[in-house]
Amino acid sequence: MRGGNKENIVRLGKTISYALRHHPEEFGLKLDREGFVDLNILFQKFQQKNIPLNEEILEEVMKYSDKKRYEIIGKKIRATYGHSRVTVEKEKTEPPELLYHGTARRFLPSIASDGLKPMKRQYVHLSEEIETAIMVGRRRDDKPIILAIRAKEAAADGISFFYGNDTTWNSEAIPPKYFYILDIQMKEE
Ligand code: HQG
Repeated sequence: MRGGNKENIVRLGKTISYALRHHPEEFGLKLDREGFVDLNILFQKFQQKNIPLNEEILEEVMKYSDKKRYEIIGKKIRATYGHSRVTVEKEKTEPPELLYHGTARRFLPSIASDGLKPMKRQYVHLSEEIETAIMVGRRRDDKPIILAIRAKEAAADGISFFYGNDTTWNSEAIPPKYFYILDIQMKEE
């Protein structure tokens, strides 16, 4: 990218996520019910804060991103997942048999008694692949624990699941009876 580097681009990506997931009002943005905002308005509001952003720069952000964090439909953009204060209406989807969640070992007692909760976000975040769950868990613990969630069974019992992207699923809170700890330590050795 002209005049930039990877670090700046990653930082800009975090700012965009912050605006679209948590505090759009700090940028003068108003998201629609599904969490979308007009791309040109996003560019304009960022530029008003002296943060250069246009189509070309956004392309760089998405190219350097390790995940599909944004969804662009027509001339609108939204964060694919991760929302906190911003409530986003998503369409319920039938999940696969199993989904995975990587987390810190120290959270286990609380998770085992209360279940998986969205905590500060709008939804619980789950992964289709164990590898992704390990990556997510490693943000908090070198040796994370991986939970396998019987998603189809939970959905049949009325818990809502939402498709995020190829790797990320969202759901409502999940009671302990729908998950178990995967013994992945053995495989890693
Ligand atoms: C834990 C990042 C105690 C939960 C990631 C997790 C992901 C409990 C933490 C995405 C609990 C919440 C989401 C309970 C859940 N007691 N702890 N009852 N229930 N927890 O960040 O899933 O880079 O909100 O296990 O890669 O870690 O931002 O969720 O450890 O995709 O695009 O509470 O965010 O993506 O943490 O991560 P988070 P998460 P980005």
